[in-house]
Amino acid sequence: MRVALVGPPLSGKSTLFAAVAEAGGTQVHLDRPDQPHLVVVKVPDGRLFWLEEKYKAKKRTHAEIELLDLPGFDLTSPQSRDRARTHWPAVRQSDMIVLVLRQFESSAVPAYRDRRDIQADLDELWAEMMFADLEQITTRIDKLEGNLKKPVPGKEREELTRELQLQQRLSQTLEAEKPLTEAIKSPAEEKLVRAFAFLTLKPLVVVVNCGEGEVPAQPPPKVGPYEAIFLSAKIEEELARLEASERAEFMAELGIAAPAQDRLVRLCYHSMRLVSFLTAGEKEVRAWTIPAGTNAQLAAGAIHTDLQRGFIRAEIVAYEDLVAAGDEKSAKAAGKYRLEGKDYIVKDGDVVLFRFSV
Ligand SMILES: Nc1nc2c(ncn2[C@@H]2O[C@H](COP(=O)(O)OP(=O)(O)OP(=O)(O)O)[C@@H](O)[C@H]2O)c(=O)[nH]1
Ligand SMILES: [Mg+2]
Repeated sequence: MRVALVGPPLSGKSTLFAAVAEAGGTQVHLDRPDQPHLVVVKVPDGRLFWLEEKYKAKKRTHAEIELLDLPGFDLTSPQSRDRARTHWPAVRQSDMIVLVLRQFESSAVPAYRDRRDIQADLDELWAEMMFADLEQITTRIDKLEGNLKKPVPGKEREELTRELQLQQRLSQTLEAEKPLTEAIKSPAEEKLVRAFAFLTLKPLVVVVNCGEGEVPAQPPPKVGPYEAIFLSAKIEEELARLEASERAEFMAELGIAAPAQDRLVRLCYHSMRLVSFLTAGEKEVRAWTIPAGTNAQLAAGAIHTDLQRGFIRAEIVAYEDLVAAGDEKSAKAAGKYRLEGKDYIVKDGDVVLFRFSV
């Protein structure tokens, strides 16, 4: 999964990016603010540490996400806007968007458009994303109309006409400032639309970058319709540089319950409706990411296609039950292990052993 950090100039995207990367032990070099940066981040999962110790595992493998830090979207001049727009393709190739909005005040860092207004910044970027989608749709409509002017066989003509009607509907929907989902009427249309990777259809969450000591104790869960977290990227970056023991102390002092890395990843998982199941053994303990609602057979496919193809049953214990029992043997004795068939919906924190034959 790839997550794109998007926002107005100097909102703190790269600072947040560095905080998350450094918390995971990766040093980043951000000497080219006009270039995108990419880092692979381990998904924090405390359960893996417990399993690692219990099973005396040789290896611990976390789930991973890719974080893409993009230059600020400066829409104040035609030139800067053209430059900003060259980054939309990279956002289209990402699975979701994290909008980093600036709340902090600083005389050293000029404020975008001389304002401190997260709603205005959000609205401006949203309008720009709608515009980019609309432009893509218009280009497609022109192409389809051009093709329909040529002699094409009946079946192909039918398909082109059907897509043209859909694209025209999408265009009208955006022009009416309505979400594209309203224009989609069937699974076939949804599939077609998905191929275009429209920006306004991507899951989107907000990070409000607050000043030091200005992170609200009881932040609202949303900004507009979007799930949001409030943090100070600068503090988080300083925390990420500390040794683990010092970090805990400072976090307690500052009233920070969880580091930015944990909160951001959790927010993204939630927004994308992803869950993790776990596998544990002497060789390796590992977390696997699947969409919520995935059945056991498809979940097996996340590990290997052979496991999916030759799926027989899944032996499952909930992580919490395993911890409560103390170990595998006691959990089995307490009847906490279940044998589930292919239609069982795998839950977050299920510790799974797949039985298969190929
Ligand atoms: N006071 C304060 N300064 C911050 C905070 N977050 C970032 N900054 C400063 O703001 C400046 C810009 O931060 P960046 O993280 O580079 O912002 P950006 O969004 O990546 O900027 P562009 O990529 O150029 O759009 C830097 O000097 C940071 O140190 C914060 O929470 N408080
Ligand atoms: Mg930056």
